[in-house]
Amino acid sequence: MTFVSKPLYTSCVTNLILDVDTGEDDALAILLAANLKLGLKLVVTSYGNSVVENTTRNTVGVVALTGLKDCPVFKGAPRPSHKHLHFLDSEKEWESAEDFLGGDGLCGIVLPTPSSVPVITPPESERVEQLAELVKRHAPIHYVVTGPCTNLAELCSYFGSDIGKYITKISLMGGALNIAGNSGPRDPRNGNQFAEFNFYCDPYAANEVFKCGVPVYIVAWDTTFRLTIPISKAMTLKARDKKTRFIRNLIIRFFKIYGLKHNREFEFNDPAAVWLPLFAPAQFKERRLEAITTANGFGRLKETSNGSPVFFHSCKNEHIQGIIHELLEALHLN
Ligand SMILES: [Ca+2]
Repeated sequence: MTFVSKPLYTSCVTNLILDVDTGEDDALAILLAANLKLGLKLVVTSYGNSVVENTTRNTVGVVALTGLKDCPVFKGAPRPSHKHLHFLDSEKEWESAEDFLGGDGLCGIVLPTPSSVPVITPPESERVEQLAELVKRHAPIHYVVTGPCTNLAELCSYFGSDIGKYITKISLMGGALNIAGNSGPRDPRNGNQFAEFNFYCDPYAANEVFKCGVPVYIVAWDTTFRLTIPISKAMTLKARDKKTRFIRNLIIRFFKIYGLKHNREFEFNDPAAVWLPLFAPAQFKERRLEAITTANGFGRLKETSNGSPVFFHSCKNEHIQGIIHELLEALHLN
């Protein structure tokens, strides 16, 4: 593949923390990080695709599948940083995500949650401090968020201007800038949804992260809505072992409970947010962005001269099949 530059990534440079709302494609992001030996030290959970109790249980099951030793799961934020439209209506939103993801976020697949994976469930009053201590312990950290940004925004607030001592790179899956989104209110003029789900959950948190001073790499819905495979491709995926059988089952189950009914292909949103900033950094361009927190367009990304400088992924359609190929390779499915 010549379409991307592939710098040699050495896990000794930084350790990786994943912040997830597992969630089918969060599961793929965790497995991809483990396969690529990216130095995954901790997986933090969040509300999002389901309530945090469910996303934590799912995450423990997926971390157990990776076979990683010493990679605890930390039960994170149960709700957004601010009360807002989504939060007030959150149970309905979770129900709608449940329609998409099968009730528990994993298309109805129940994974064993063995005691070999340590689970940290801090009291709410100590949650941020305990997470900050773990970040310090594993610094320098590349922190990747594939759910709402709430946990990371809390860390930004906790560390203040010192955050760069501990977190040296941030990658986010989220946002819709130049295309219609997949969440939130619809534009009455054309019926399109304004926002992407992760940033819609907590756009306030996204803005806190954008301005924290650490380089932020955004893989938005503008890219990932194109990173899809149809069921015909899913049926050809190789499943050689426990991990790849799980992924294949997950993708097939997605088509059975949602994709075929709604004419949707399987999206590789979250694994792209792990892979692209590391292996295709040349495809990111600096933009000044903010997430909209006013009612009109709530959760949508906007380019503005007052926005924070971030690195935003954009690529031509001709690159898309190559990226999908690389993701399938990294997941050992080709
Ligand atoms: Ca997710």
